[in-house]
Amino acid sequence: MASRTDQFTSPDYFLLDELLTEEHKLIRDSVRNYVKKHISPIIEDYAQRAEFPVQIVKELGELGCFGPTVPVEYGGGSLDYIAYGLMMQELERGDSGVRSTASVQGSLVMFPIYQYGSEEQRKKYLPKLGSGEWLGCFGLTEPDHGSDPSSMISNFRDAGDHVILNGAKMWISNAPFAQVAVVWAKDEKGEIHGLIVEREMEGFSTPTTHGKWSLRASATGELVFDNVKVPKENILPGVKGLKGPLGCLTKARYGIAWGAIGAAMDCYDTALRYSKERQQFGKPIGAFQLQQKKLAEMLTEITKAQLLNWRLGVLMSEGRATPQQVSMAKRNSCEIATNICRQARQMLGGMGITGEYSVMRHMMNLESVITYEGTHDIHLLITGMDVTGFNAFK
Ligand code: TGC
Ligand code: FAD
Repeated sequence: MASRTDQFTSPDYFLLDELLTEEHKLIRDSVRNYVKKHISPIIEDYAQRAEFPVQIVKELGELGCFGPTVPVEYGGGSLDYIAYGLMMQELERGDSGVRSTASVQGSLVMFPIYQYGSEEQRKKYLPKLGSGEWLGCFGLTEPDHGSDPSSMISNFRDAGDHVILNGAKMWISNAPFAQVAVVWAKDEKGEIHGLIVEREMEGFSTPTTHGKWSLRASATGELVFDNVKVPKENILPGVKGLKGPLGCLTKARYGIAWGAIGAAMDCYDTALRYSKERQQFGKPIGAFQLQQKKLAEMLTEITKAQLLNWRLGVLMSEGRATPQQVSMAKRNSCEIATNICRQARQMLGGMGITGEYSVMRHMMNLESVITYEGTHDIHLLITGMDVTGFNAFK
């Protein structure tokens, strides 16, 4: 397939750019330009071939997309959460799998090493991860424990200066290419800890997951631990219990709230342009009320979500956002983005199912995005519990 020109124009119906600083806009525009130049021309082909464009790891590192809120001295960008959100929005405008790579590296690998790691762990891993020299992955989900990670069975036992790790993780983004994995497993007392597992460790393997119809340009795999000897200095000392991995998920879910809107913005923009160009019954399809209704509703939902994300970003930067607010935003963005992509796909008629346009790829990708980092149901139950005080999970 020939490489394509990216004609994206960002919808900003309520002049939200005025809420951003000059630095925010510079960062947003540099990621947008990168996506236009280096992602949009190639991503459809990679997705069609179900291949991970491995070169983006270094590129995203150079662009500062890995761990933007982590301090500079540890390989991050010392930026605020609006800057981080804008980066995720722009990356996912290109492809959810590209944003996934950055979410996992920054929020699920660098963040726990920074937040819960020892000084030695921070110095050893964070600069390499921040620059994209190394890729990381995050192992929480298991074959029999997805929404309910507290029931995980992956475990380790004390063996002197090291521990012996056994178990398996499933559905792990970046796994087939990762040099390091942050893995959550139970000790002999049944308490959950984070361990940094390196690719070379004997008994550790990362089989690739094949046959996905979604997130095809992102590499997904398993993590298999067969009596892996992990040095004790690789255990994250600063946290135990499920709040360790869930704390990382709060950061990553925040990035998804922005990212999914990026995919929706791309689909809206594509459908708007198509509606002005495509003629049927002697006029552009955009002149028909039914198509205008779709576009008007898409833009309304995008604008509401942009405002919600911006406010959440302010609260995150001030350290006042709750995990429950993050759940609401992640859920809302995924829902409206999924609907918008479906509407856009219909507006493109037959062309909407082809790789000539990005909408079908976004639509398929969002089926993963609405599932991972907590399913749509789980986030609804988190809000339900927050407002009623009743736990409807169990
Ligand atoms: P529960 O008893 O509610 O909580 C256990 C402890 O954790 C604390 N906590 C949180 N802390 C920080 N952030 C959050 N979001 C938190 N949610 C809960 C909580 O206060 C408690 O602390 P403490 O001190 O009392 O111990 O736990 P539960 O077992 O009842 O489970 C609750 C539930 C269902 C909401 C949770 O387990 C959940 O969120 N399940 C969904 C699992 C999930 O999201 N998995 C994602 C896997 S990673 C992934 O998908 C990456 S995709 C990456 C990509 O490619 O972009
Ligand atoms: P299940 O938990 O089995 O859920 C099945 C259905 O039951 C869902 O509809 C769910 O909403 C519903 N359900 C479950 N519990 C309840 C309840 N209490 N009340 C009502 N309904 C309920 N995980 C990682 O650890 N690291 C990764 O990097 C990672 N990357 C991923 C990449 C992709 C492409 C995908 C698809 C998944 C990834 N995941 C990753 C796993 C993801 O987080 C899980 O798929 C997700 O948490 C759901 O778990 P599950 O698939 O086991 O579904």
